[in-house]
Amino acid sequence: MQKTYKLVPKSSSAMQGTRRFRKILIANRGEIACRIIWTCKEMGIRTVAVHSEADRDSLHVRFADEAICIGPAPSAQSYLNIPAVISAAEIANVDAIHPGYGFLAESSYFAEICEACNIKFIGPRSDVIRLMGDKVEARRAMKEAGVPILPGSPESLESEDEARRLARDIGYPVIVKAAAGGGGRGMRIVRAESELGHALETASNEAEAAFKNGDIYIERYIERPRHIEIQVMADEHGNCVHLGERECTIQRRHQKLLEEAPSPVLTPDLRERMGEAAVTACKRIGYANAGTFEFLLDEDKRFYFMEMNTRIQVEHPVTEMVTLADIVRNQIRIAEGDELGYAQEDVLIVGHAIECRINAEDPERFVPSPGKITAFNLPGGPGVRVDTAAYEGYTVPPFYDSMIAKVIVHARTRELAIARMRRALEAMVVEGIKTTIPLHLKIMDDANFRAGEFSTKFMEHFLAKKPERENVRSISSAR
Ligand code: MV4
Repeated sequence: MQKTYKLVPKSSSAMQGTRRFRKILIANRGEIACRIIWTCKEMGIRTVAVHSEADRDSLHVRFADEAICIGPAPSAQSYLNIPAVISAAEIANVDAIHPGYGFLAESSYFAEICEACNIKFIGPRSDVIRLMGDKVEARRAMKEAGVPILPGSPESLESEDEARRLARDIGYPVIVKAAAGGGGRGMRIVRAESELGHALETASNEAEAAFKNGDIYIERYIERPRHIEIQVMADEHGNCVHLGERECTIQRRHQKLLEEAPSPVLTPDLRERMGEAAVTACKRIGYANAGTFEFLLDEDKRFYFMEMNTRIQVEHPVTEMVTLADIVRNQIRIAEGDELGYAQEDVLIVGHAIECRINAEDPERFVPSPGKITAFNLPGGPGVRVDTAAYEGYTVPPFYDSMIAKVIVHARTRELAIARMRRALEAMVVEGIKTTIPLHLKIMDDANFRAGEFSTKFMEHFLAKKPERENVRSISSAR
């Protein structure tokens, strides 16, 4: 059950009188909190950090103009603690809250409370967040906007009978997904009718446990897809552009490992059609601020809407590198009520960018490796950007996500970007904890990766030391 809060509305002069934000609270931690603070500094906006008891020594606390402790280490009691975050915002008298990614970024409830408190939530309206959070409703909205979706259930499933009829129409394999899901939880691939009943039951139970909502739906399952997402930027006056795509196919257990822009497989024509679909959809749903449309691309390069993310994303820097946009700056100006100020034809994509996510993890076993960083050196030089909140002597706490840095490179071509990433990773030193740097170095040398030939199954093949492409070929020639 949701709690209700007694909220004291702000005197509206702070909001209506001055259009510009004087002070922003960053409801996040780690590299993204620092990333947001950097742009605020460039814009002359004061910043307020919030932090847990475990994050007193964090860089975001040091770089912000003010810092407020909002609770104990576990995020449920601090970074997800809405009353604590709102209290901090009221005490610091901020004009706006930037939620970053994760934590409260896609909580329509949090956005609604911000709206009620007259604190601008830097993101879309709460009802739009709510719409996109319901994957069944999002599919319906996309269909209405003319965005391609996979054949599937028009509503949440009511019965096994209904699912069986739909699956027969769609044709196997199908995939069962959670309406409240995303990120892979509560998903089941079903290859034959005999498996359907069990899949519906387990998917629904998993969804109920994870999201307190057991609603499920089905759609056609795409084998060996690529995950390609389109960055959109929309203002509150109906202007919208896309900033091209990010190739996010390389992931392990629904955790992205590295991303790049542009995708090695998109043609200018396909980019334009996917971008156009995303922009049309944004205008249709009244979307404002930065957003991302996730698409599946099948082996015949047909694209299908998967989900929309209503926040800034971890991988936004690759888009910033190839477009020279500052996405956080855009978000803030849009939230202040400005017009976008540029049109689609002003968006140019130059060169190639790659981002490697550096996690405090054992790269062999993928288990977290928190602890004290005893030596730390960051790469630099032409075309290298590092987004991080780590430093020598910093202790990576065990309570949060294990990502400690993002190494982003930009070069004229994909081949040069790969070479640049290799040398950047080789110059990077993180001692005292294990990291995924060695894994990324191996990926940079992988033949399939270098050829741009991979699907969401890439890491399974890579870890089994079986090249995906050869494997795909041998399977098809065996038929
Ligand atoms: C799919 C799919 C194939 N067909 N839907 C994974 C996370 C969630 N957002 C949706 N996911 C998928 N949905 C249909 N109809 C394959 C995946 C999928 C996947 C998607 C993107 C990146 C990596 C993935 C890994 C496994 C499965």
